[in-house]
Amino acid sequence: MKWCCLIANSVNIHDICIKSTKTQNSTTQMKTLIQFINEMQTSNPFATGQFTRLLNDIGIASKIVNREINKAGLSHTMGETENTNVQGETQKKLDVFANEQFLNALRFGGACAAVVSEEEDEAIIFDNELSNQGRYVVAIDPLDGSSNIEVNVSIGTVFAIYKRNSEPGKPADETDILQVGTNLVAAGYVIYGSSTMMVFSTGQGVNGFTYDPSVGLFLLSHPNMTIPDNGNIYSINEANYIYFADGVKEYIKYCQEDDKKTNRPYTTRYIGSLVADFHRNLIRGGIYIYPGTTKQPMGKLRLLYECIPAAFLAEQAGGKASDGFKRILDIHPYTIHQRSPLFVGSKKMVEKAEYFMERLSKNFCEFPIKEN
Ligand code: AHM
Ligand code: MG
Repeated sequence: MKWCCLIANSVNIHDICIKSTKTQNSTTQMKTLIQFINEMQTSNPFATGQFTRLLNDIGIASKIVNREINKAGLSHTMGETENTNVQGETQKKLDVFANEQFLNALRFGGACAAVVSEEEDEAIIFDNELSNQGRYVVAIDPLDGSSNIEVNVSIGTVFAIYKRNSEPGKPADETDILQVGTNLVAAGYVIYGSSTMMVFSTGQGVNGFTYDPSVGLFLLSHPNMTIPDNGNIYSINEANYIYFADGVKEYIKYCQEDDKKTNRPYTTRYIGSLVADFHRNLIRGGIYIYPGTTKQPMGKLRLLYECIPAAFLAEQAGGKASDGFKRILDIHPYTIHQRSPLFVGSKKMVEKAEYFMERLSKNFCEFPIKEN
């Protein structure tokens, strides 16, 4: 189906109130994503409708990406391209496809003036009449965890939305793109898992919408998501153990100790897709850590389109996110593909990990280190 048809479809069918979940005893009336964001818009007398359009555009692109992921094994979209991105990683065909879908949706939506994407070396400033009126900029990892595509493991899209600083009417500039996380107006992810879900926050809690492919709609399935204060899952790539700071090593040891009172030893779960690991921990309680290492002092994950959105969602769900010492949302980005260590999840677990970092690894990583 052509992209423009999908837009047309989505506008019409999204207005329908769906009675989609029929269990033996009940019919649950579920709110669609568009109904939900329209309601948000209605409650804000200053809303221009641009934000609603923006989220809708992200939703539409994610449906196209979802369709392609679901048939990846059957089509020619699996495998690598000959290109590497600015991080030196080989791009998968689906990385490139997803990037194009989100960029197209945002370029022609009229709400977004610029995009930072993991797959693009530079920020994309949409310098056209329509986009120059856009009041928002978006940072996005179009397909996170893409090394998992071939083996049919959950992957995701992560996005962060900022209001631009410069006046609409002109192309966006650097002040719009390099904003601190506390300026975020919304962030979210789409998880392409055993079901496809969009989880996002506009700063008033976190809500999850499950995609119903039979009607082509995201439906509010997880209202007001909160992360347990404590949990017993820790997610970290332990193969890097020898390169970890002592604080991280000690925290891992703490997780593995036997102590009935605190429900230890905890359990390890590491998928290797930030979105999937984060999503599980959000629901069950847990901590995800991608720390700095002696080889990569700033870790692997990118601040603008991985750490900041995850941190925003964690905080909005009642959890916590830091680089081991300070709040992720307070870190000022100086470059678009900047990396940061990430400790995110249940509040008490992140605090415990920070305790070990503070005590044992205060000088492990001096900030800010200028590296790519
Ligand atoms: P990507 O954006 O290139 O997919 O890399 C980010 C991913 C995260 O989703 C995941 O948690 C992490 O990299 C896994 O890295 P590692 O294989 O080093 O554990
Ligand atoms: Mg990524």
